[in-house]
Formats: sequence, structure tokens, C-alpha cells
Amino acid sequence: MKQEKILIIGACGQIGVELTLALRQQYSNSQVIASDLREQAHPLLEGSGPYYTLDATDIKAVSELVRKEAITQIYLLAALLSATGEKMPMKAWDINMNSLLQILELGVEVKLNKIYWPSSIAVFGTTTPKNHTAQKTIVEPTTVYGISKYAGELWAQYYHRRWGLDVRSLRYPGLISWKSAPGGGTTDYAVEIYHEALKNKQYTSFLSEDTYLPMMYMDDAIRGTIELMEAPEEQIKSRMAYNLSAMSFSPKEIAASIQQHIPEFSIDYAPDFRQAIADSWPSSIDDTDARNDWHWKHQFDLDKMTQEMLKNLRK
Ligand code: VAH
Repeated sequence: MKQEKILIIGACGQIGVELTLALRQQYSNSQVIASDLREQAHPLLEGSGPYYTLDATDIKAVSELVRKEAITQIYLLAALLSATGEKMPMKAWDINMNSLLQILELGVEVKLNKIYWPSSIAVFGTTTPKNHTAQKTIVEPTTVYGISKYAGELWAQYYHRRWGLDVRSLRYPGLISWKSAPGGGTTDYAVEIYHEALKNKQYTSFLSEDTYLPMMYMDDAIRGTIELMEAPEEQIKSRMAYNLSAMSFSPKEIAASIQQHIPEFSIDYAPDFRQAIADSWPSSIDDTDARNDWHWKHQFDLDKMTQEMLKNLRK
């Protein structure tokens, strides 16, 4: 069996950094090639493995690299997230969509073994039932980011059905991590709050106190991604992205969790344009299909995550 060679596009992003490091544990450093737009020293551990500067939308450069390195799998993580996407809709559509379409085509052309492409609970909109949102339900995204993610899911399903391309995807909730900074997300308050709690013992939340959103600690998301990608093909019953869930909480609740460690921590609320985005998303997600099909199980709840975040950010 030909040795797997994995190309991660968008390796310097919030998910990319951790997925690169995790896959280099799973395989070997030389089998996992990281790439991103950034030139200089990237947040990846120096010398942890091969790195290229690469623009996800430059299919000529992507195709040359895939052929040169005999790539067998691509993880396409490059994207503009929900809040940034609303500031530059056409750029978000171009980056999120055209990169995927070109790489799906390339995947058929060079017969890639697998492609991973992240979706999001942002595919759901105001018409979707908000609680325990099902895998199959009303899906009418209201942000450019959500529109691009749902369109991408449909294209991935099409390339699997038409050409057998093994594309797999997850609808991530808000992801919380300490190794790498998030960028441009509506759920990013849940990362900022830990930094501010340690630095200033105070945080002003851009979402109102009772804004419940589906969330997940990055270690769970990374493990879930690799478990999905390593699952035998016959277990993958959905070629739309799988709902994936761990917990839901509000700014008020995460503040209370932090106050168990930093009693003097205080929070106040100044909702901005991101409130409307958050209000369009589900409060909780039903991920029964992921649990039944490929045995997904989350491990971190809010208090366990808070413990991990504060412990690691204090280092
Ligand atoms: C965002 N972190 O806020 C992303 C995520 C569900 C939210 O897709 O845009």
C-alpha cells in the first residue's frame, strides 16, 4: 500500500496548527506537509516537519505541490469565518468555495485517497429548529460563511456520488483552543475570555449573557476529525458533513466556570454585529449519527475545558 502523504492547506489557522501536530504524531513528520499563506515563522513548532507557502486558491501551485510530493490526502482548512465573511462577502465566497471546487477536481484527476473539508453549525439558520438540531433538518444559512459551507457540503457529496471521491466533513461547533489563536469567528469570545481573565481579570463579551451556542474543546475536535478520517469507508453513511457536538454554554456560564478558578474575574456585555450571527445559529446539536456511524464521543465538558485552558495559558 502506497505510503500516505498528507497536505494540510491552511495549517497556520486555529484548527490547522493542532491538526498538523496531531497528524505528525499519527504518521511521521515527513508524511505531513503543512502549508499556509504566511511566509515567516509559523505557529507550528519549528522544525516539526515540511512547510510550504501556498495560496489555497492558486490551483496551479496546489497541483504542482500535490504532484511533486505525491500527496495522497488533502486537508483543506483555509477559510474566512463567519464574522470576517460578513465584512467581505465576495472574498469569503472565493476563498471558501473556489479553493474547494478546484481541489475536488484535482482530487479526481490525481486520484487522492481522501479529502477532509470542515463545515460548521453555521450552515443552520433562523428557520432551523434551535434545540438539539438534527443531522437532517431545515438548512437555510444566513451568513456568507454558512452559505459557502453548505454549498461545499453539497459539492463534496456530488463528487463522492459522481466520481467516488472519498471526501469527509464535520459541522464543527465553536472551537476553543490555547495553542493557536482563532480568527474572525463569532464564537471566538469563548477563547478571548480566558486570555482576558488571566491578563485583566475582566472581559467585555460581544455576545449577550444568555447566548447559548454549541461549543467544543479543540482536543475533542482534533480527535474527532482523525477518527472520522481513519474510519473504514463503509462506516461513513453521510457524505454531507456530520453534526458534531460536545456541549453548549452561554457567556454567563463560561464566566462562572472561570470564576471557580479566578474569583475576582468579572464580565460585562456589549453585544455587537456578531450577536445577530449567533442568534441565527442553533443552541444545541444532535450528533447521534456521528456517535452511531463511527463511534464519536466527546470527552471535555465546560469545567474540564476551563481547567485545561487556564492551566496551559498560565504556562
Ligand atoms: C465561527 N468559529 O465563529 C466559527 C464556527 C460555529 C462557529 O464556524 O465562525
